[in-house]
Formats: sequence, structure tokens, C-alpha cells
Amino acid sequence: RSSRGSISFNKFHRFDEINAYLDTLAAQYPDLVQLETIGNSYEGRELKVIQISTNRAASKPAIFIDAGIHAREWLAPAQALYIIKELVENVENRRLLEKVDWHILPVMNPDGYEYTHTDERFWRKTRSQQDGCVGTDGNRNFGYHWGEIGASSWSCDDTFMGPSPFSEKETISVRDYILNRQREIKLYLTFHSYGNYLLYPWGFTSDLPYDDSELRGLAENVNAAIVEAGGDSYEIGTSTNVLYAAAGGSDDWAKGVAGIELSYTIELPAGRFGGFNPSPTEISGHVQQTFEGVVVYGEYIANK
Ligand code: ING
Ligand code: ZN
Repeated sequence: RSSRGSISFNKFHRFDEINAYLDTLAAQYPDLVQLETIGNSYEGRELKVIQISTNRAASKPAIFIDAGIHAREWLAPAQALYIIKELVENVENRRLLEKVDWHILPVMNPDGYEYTHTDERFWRKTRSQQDGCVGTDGNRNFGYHWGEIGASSWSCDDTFMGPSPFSEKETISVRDYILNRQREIKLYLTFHSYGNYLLYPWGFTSDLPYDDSELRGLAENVNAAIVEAGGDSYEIGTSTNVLYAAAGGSDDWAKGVAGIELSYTIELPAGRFGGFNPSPTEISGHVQQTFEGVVVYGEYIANK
């Protein structure tokens, strides 16, 4: 599956290039695409969600996707961008828009993302000034069982939970956007790297969610499509049981508070020579293979 597109996948793009691409799509496909600035980052960058939809008037189920909550995980924004490109620019994928609306925030932590380009490649957190050090881990900052486990209360740590739940402009913006569309959004996906994991709640407890078998079954079908496309197999399970316990994650909040029962953290593949840092030549293979998994998610929501 491929299509011509106006953005390349042989390099990692800067935040301004990504936003310029979203603007181009909005201008070129006014019937398909709408942009909404859902807030600003700590340093004032616009958080732009692209809404992709046909027959906008119909009330349809929606999928919300974010990427780049962790600054250094560069493959995640690239993956979100590839999903956007395929959904908008590849006419073969129009069927994926007929029964589902897509809402995608490709760079949730733009301050951190830019900082990893200009100053410190392996920065993880936001760039907010804290009492002590800089930055909060956005994926420990969501307000559900906040701070209970796997999160640090020391501002210099990479997993700093923040001074309070939703202390960050970036997590507030995502929270409010989702809460405003609580009834439509049926699936939440948050892209991270790395390690090939398809994770679902809970991260705050080793207890399984009541719908573990649905969450696992869907992930197995997603994984099968990725493997079929030539990707490496993913490990599937709850964050606590497969990886480690950590509270305050966005996926736990989406399920536990917003009521979006299908909620996943997708840990994309590692780079060959450095997990967070795939070489640019590795991008296109990974994003194409993973897109086939996203198609399975889309079809599941369309037919549910
Ligand atoms: N991993 C996730 C993290 O935030 C995770 C894994 C997700 C743990 C959800 C618990 C809950 O630590 C990366 N790579 O960031
Ligand atoms: Zn991450």
C-alpha cells in the first residue's frame, strides 16, 4: 500500500514542518480535513488536532490518536504523520473514513520535541519550569490513581509526575478535548517507542480490566496485520503485567475516567542502532507496517 504524498518519510521533521503539512492538507482537502488548535504548550506552541472525516454531519464513532507525549520517541510523531498522510492523501483508504471520524494530535509535547532536536536528543518530559528542575512526564501526569506507583515526586527525575494531576498545559489540552467528545470517541491510541508492545490498562494495578479478552483479542488482530506486512511481532498485555507498573498514564485515564473502553499504548519498534533513535532509512518500513495495524483498529470501530 502506498501513495504519493507531500511529506517524506526519509527524515524526522521539525515541529514547524509538521504543522505546515497539516495546514497544507486543510487547504487542499477542505471537505475531508479540519484543524483545531486544542491549546498551547508551555512555551506557547500550538497543539493542533487534525480531524479527518467524510459525511461530517452524520454522527459517527471516533478514534483519537496522540503521539509524541515523550519528546525523544521520534518514531511516534512520524507514525502519526504517516497515518494522517494515508487517511487523507491515499484514496484507497477513503472507506476508513466513511464510518469513523479520526482525530489525530501528532505532536503532543512540541516543546520537548524541539528540545530533542536543538539541545538534548534523549529528553523525555515537557519543558515546564518546576520547583527544582525542568519538565514533567506527561505520561505520569494524568489524573487517575495519580502518583500511586511507578512515578517520581522529584522534579529532576525522568518520570516526574508533576506537582499535581494535570499540571501541564499539554495534558490539560488532551483531557479537555477528549472529555468534550466522550460519547463519540470509541478508541484511544497513544504512540510511544520503543519495544514492540501493544499495551492496555491498567498501568496502576496488576488487576485485569473486565474486558481484558476484548482488548487482547483486538490487539492480537492488529499484531497479525503488522506481522503480515513484514513487521516484528508485538507483545500484548496490560502495562503492569507486560512492562512495568506506572500510574498517571493517558491510557489508564482514557479508560478509567473518560470511559473510552478501548485504550492502548503502542510501543513502536526500536531503532537498529539505538532504540529511541532509528536511522531515517528505517522510518518508512516501520510506519507502513504499523499502519496496517491501524487499519484493523479502524475496521473494528467501523463495524462494532
Ligand atoms: N513507555 C511507557 C511509559 O510511559 C507505559 C509505558 C505506558 C507504562 C502506560 C505504563 C502505562 O513509561 C514509554 N516508552 O514511555
Ligand atoms: Zn514514551
